Formats: sequence, structure tokens, C-alpha cells
Amino acid sequence: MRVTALAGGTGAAKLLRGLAACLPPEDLTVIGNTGDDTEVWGLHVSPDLDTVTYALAGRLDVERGWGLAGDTFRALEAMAGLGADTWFNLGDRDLATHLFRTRALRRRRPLSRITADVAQRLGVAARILPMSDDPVRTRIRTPDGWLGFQEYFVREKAQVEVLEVDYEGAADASPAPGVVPAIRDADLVLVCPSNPVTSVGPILAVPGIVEALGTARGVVVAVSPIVGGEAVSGPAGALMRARRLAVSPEGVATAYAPWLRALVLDRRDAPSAGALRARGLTPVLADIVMTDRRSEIALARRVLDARG
Ligand code: FO1
Repeated sequence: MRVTALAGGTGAAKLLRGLAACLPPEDLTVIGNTGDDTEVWGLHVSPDLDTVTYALAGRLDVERGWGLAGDTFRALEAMAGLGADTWFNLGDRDLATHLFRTRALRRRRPLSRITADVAQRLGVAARILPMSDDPVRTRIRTPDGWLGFQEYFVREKAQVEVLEVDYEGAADASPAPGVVPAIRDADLVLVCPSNPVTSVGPILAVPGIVEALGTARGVVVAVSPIVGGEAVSGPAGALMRARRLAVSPEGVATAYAPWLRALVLDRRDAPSAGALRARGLTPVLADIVMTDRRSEIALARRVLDARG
């Protein structure tokens, strides 16, 4: 069964690990958010592409949810000693990925080719595609002005009020090669339990992707990142409110309407099932919160069964 997953952030990595245990890896394509991309010390960092790649390579630092397991931070210490910004922590081995990517980008190699190079070198058989090879940057408007996503999420620890979210560059971006066919031709398209506004939103903002979702030949299923009225992790609640979305399974359904067919929600949110059915969606109850490998695989199996 060919599965295409739209992914971003830490919630996605757990489910993708579960999926990789249930599918032949060559049947899995992941379309990664690049709205979180940022420049650190002159290097191009693609956090969501790296998190997905590291997760599928079995190399992710699962405690942090980003970076490489067992990494050291000697270069970071040395940069601090030189007075450089160090609020965004780059590990020593993680740096190699950013050096490799930045050098290739300077040689005008497309991000999609670079992402495939890194995945192949790390032994990942699944296909990982950036949503676009063109620059798209999520920006957050606060009472003190606009912030880049990492300034908001990491430097300010998401503790500032969100007035608006913008996907700069999205209107002029095109889906990366392979993205539209991967959505259109999959047996199952899965929206991972990622932040609907800043992890999935940028993907949907790339012209052509929502149309592909609307004409997908397979079932389009999302896993709710909201359980019991709040985000399982991260600032999804605040960002959904900024987008006037209810922080609930219904709000997730609104964010993904009209192309979503089924929504996997936590058993605690069973009361939302009726409202979802009334909107023509198939609610699928599951244990959404993944705390270990067993629960990651259990949720992945539940999602694959949701195909009906
Ligand atoms: N998240 C943090 O909260 N603090 C960090 O210092 C940090 C560094 C970092 C380095 C590389 C990378 O790929 C991700 C990193 N992240 C960090 C996570 C990053 O903010 C992602 O955008 C989030 O995972 C949300 O997508």
C-alpha cells in the first residue's frame, strides 16, 4: 500500500517511525514542511526535513524531538565563546547536515535533491520530499512585530502573543518534483499529528497541493494533534486560535476541509465524533498520545486500517 504522509515537527516523527515499522519503506513518501527553515550562522537549517530524516534513520534524539541522538555541542560552546547567537542549538554532527546542505544550495542544487542525498547517505529507504524547492518562511506577527518561526518557537519559547501567521513566499512557490504525484496516486494520504497552522499550513499554502489533495485517488486521513481541547505538544492551540480555529477535532477538520475524509481522534474526544460525521467525515477513535514504540506502531496500524 503506497502511503504519502504530510509531516512537520515532533508529533510527526513518532508516527512516521510507527509507519516505517508497518510498511515496506519504499512504499512510504513523506512530504516535509520547509516553513520552519532558517539560517543559523550562515547555514541553511531545515528542521522538519532533518527531524523526519533522522527519525526514519533511527538517529533522532527522541528526548529532544530534534537533532541527532548522542550528539555533542562543542562547536556551539565555541561559538558562544566568540559571542555568536546560540539560542538555536546546533549539535556537532547535526552541523554536518547543515554544512552539506548549504554548500549544495550554493552550487544551485535543488533542496529536493539535497534532501534525497542526505536520506540516502543515512540509509533511509523511504522517500522524503520538501513541500517545495522554493523558499517559504512561516512568520508570526506579535504585538512587538514580526518574528521568524524559530525566533517565535525557540528564542521566545512561544511565550509571546500570536496576532497573525504568514507563509512568506508561498504564493510564488511550486510543489517540489514528485510531490503532486505522491499525493494524487497514493493509496492513503496521511496528515501527521503536526501543528495544523505552522507545520501543515505551509504545505497547504503551496499552490497545487490542496488541489492534489482534493483529487487524491486514495483516502485522505488526518491524525488530530489536539487531544481533550489542547495540543499534545507545542503551541498548536495558540496558533489555531490566532487562525480563528477551535482548538478541537472540529477545528482540525475545518483547517483541512474540504479535502479531508477521515479524522483519527483520541478516545477522550469521542463526543466530537457526531459533529465530524455531520460534516461528512469518518471519525476514527484511537489512542493518539504516543509514549513508546508500541503505541507508535499501534497508532500507525490504526491509521492504515482507517482506509476501510
Ligand atoms: N527546538 C528547540 O526548542 N530548541 C533548539 O535549540 C532547537 C534546535 C534545533 C536544531 C536543529 C533542528 O533540526 C531543530 C531544532 N529545534 C530546536 C526544533 C525546531 O525548532 C523545529 O522547528 C521544531 O521541531 C518544530 O518544527
